[in-house]
Amino acid sequence: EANPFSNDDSSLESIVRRFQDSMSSVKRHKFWETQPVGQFKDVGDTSLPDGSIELPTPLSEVKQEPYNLPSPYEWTTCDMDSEETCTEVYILLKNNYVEDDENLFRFNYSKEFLRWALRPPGYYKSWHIGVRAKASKKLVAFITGVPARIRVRNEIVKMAEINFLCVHKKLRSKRLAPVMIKEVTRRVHLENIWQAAYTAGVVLPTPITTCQYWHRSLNPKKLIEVGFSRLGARMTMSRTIKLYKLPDSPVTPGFRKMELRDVSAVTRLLRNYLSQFVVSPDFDENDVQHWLLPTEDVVDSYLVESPETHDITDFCSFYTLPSSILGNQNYSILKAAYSYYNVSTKTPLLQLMNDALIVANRKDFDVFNALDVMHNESFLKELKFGPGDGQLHYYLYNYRIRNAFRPSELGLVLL
Ligand code: MYA
Repeated sequence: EANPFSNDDSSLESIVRRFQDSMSSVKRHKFWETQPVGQFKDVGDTSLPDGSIELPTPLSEVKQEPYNLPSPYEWTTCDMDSEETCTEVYILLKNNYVEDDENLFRFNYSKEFLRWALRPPGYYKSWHIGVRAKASKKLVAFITGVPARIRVRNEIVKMAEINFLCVHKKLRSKRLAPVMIKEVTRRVHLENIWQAAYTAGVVLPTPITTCQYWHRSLNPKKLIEVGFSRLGARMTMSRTIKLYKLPDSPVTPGFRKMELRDVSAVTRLLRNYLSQFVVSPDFDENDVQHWLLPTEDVVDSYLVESPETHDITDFCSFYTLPSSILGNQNYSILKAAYSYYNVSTKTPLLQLMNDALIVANRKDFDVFNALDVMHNESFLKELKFGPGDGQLHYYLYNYRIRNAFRPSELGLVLL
């Protein structure tokens, strides 16, 4: 017979569920709930296996036609070899890509950087996806993938690294992003690749790890003037400038720029170092040549060559990613270096990174940024990095890692 006190709404289970539903960590993700990613409801479920969530389907069963866009828009494949297309992408991102929480800065990836980031060994043009307004042909949205081999524990998995998802400010909140993500997924599947890696500042189901940015002032006066940092308590400008002052040149004997002839030694050093992390790229010599050989104003790499044995014992690198400064009278660009891959076997990491700061400072960067990934925590505080606000979450698509891990166990830096 009916018991008025045992209906759904008063059962303990339903009270718990409604409580959980009211918490932000289980807020509804109408799109992401349909995707093969770790779901919030499964957190802590030890019965689910690590690895692929969905099996590959035969290529003949992959949808052959693009997904439908709202009728004013059309798909375009962006040819990054074309100066004209590259400029359109550059402008879309310059005006509409990622901003900080206070909307003071916006990433300003250079054209050279975009060409580097989007044309690694084995890249697919079809994964550089734009959306245009049919009437004006104006580029209004963008998403990209590049291929990578990513090692997860003992398994090497072919993946797409997804980046540069951007919808024009005037077209936000119209559910365009899910269509773009489905379309890039379809094009990745057509190449018989079934997993992906990506990062985002927003919380989605479900991060494999959550990282924090740290910032090392190189030009504190400018950083304070533009609102990037604040004068510390009981600090004057001149004491602050003195605090962050760096020597003119690196201190480690044998510290020099990486050259083409170093590719095989650097590959060996890096592969050996990265093997200790839970997730890292599986770089071969071609990858190292592309991703780490210095490219002017894009990526800088230095190494230590032993003056006695000529062995390559240590390596450090950073990439160049300026931000536009929004609405400042005196400055329009913040020049930032981002720590990339660093390996120390002989020179203490602290000393190696101090030399990286010295060369970045000489190259006129305003700030040197680093995530708390790999062994970075061992030098951040001592080298006067300060913690930033905002976090960067790392994700895998169609690959479950039951237990999130610490950022120091992550060996992957995405651009
Ligand atoms: S991260 C950088 C992202 N870009 C920016 O932050 C630039 C400024 N913002 C924008 O341009 C827009 O706000 C974007 C969203 C385009 C981000 N990653 O269209 P909507 C979900 C994934 O109404 P909009 C990067 O590039 C959101 O939770 N999903 O929203 C890596 C909601 O879904 P749900 C995101 O604001 C990208 C839905 O979209 C993100 O107009 C990796 C709302 O859509 C985000 N950053 O547009 C992409 N932001 O209801 C995934 C919002 O479920 C790749 N959303 O919560 C997955 C792997 C694919 C390949 C698989 C191969 C096998």
